[in-house]
Amino acid sequence: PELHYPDRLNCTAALLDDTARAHGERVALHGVHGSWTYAQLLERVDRIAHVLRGPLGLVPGNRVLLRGANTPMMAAALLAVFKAGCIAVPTMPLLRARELATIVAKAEVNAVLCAADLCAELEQLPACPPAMHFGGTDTQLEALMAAQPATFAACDTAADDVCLIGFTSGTTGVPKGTMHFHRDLLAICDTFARHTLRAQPADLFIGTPPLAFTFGLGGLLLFPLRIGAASVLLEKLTPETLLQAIERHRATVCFTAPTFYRQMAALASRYDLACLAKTVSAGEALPIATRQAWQQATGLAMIDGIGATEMLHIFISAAGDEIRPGATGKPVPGYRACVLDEAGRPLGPGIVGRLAVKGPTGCRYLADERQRDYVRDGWNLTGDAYEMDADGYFIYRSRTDDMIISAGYNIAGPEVEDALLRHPAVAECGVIGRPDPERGQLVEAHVVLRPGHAPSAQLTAQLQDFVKNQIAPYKYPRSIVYAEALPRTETGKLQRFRLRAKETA
Ligand code: 3UK
Repeated sequence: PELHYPDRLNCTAALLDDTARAHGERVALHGVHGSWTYAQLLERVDRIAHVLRGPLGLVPGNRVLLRGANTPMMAAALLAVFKAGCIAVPTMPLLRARELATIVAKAEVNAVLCAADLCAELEQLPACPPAMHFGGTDTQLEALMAAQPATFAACDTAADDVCLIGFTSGTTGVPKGTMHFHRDLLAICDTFARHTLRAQPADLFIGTPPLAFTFGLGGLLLFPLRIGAASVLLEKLTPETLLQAIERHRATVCFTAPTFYRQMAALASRYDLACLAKTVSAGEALPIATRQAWQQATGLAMIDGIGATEMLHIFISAAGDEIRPGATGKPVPGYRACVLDEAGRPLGPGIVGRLAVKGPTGCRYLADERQRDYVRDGWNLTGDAYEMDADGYFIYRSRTDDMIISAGYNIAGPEVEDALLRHPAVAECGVIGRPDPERGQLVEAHVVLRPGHAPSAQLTAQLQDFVKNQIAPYKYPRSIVYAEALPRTETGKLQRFRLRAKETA
């Protein structure tokens, strides 16, 4: 698709104002404490924008750190920051003081809006602007809002003014800030959401990713608003409470990570999920075993999609008849993708290399020399090892850094994980390379068992044979470690570095 945006563009005005005027009575957001119509959302956004520009004394281009779980107020605060011409710096609810301090410093934050229940960590920071609280009884933001005018004229921003600094969850090293423009926030709606997901105004969105994670910002806020649909914003979800919420709200479009779908599939028979029409999995690789378990439990073909904070949202995916188990899909309309060798030359089908993508969104690190590693000749190198097949489908192998090299063989952990996950005793697993004097690295699986199964030497031998019968025998896990749970990020990603550390410790 050709994306044409006017030179002057404010993303909140584009996402909210027209729908609020034409269909003000339509519900935009459902929260635990009630639902907001488009008209109510617009009024709250406008009052917050006045607070930012008035009492808080901010000017366009100032950076506002936001901290809060997924609630309608958090959504309104984000939209207000964009509308006021300021730059939102959303932070994940589980971040601790030290991580927040890095973000405050790197993003040169001018003001802070923080949900009342999450302010403790921020109070420990020495050099942080005072936080204005919201979402509690008698919190400052709501008190100031009441005294502001009910309408705010959107700041006349340029389409390529920065409106968002998204921080990577940073499994290794210092978190990186990625800058995105007003037009980028619309571009993800007009590519993946419009052409792959194809959601409709009558759809009801739901899911787990935090609004502070661009997966959640897009899926649970920008996508629904772009088409005048509604979204359910809930905090502290578990697989059970998400299933309950889907059933109760009759949600139709769901966004979450593969582990969540895996756990939901095991419980799905207890719920009426006939309302669900589209389910999107992202954040890490979707094993074929999980895709099948989900399809069996719900009848739904999962929409897998790879996205990245650097790219803002999903850039390779497939839906409907285009889905091929085992492949992520094809470049989302508007994006191009290819697989490169170490020297940056394109590789043909069937060879594993480094994934490179180009499209309307892309990586702009905030003052970080790693920009040169991520973007080369306009192509974004996401750090993923991929292979293309003869039909142009992109098949995920592993993170480039996570490829296991054992006795001269390249082994992708996720392939071994997929084989293990098909065994009825296995609930979760993570496969890593452990340093080994003979083989360089040894394939090691960390396994969480399903209820009713217990670790034993016999089970280990069974699991090893089970893998050897499915994939090349040299890939089988020579070591199996049983665990109660696996280390994961707030965004559902397995922390392989922690599994590796556990081994050497
Ligand atoms: C991995 C996947 C295989 C991949 C994200 C959707 O995950 C998101 O952003 P992050 O910056 O991480 C990016 C990295 O995560 N990954 C994500 N999805 C998949 N690997 N299959 C997938 N479907 O390594 C990628 O480079 O945390 C996802 C939308 C917005 C996002 N920010």
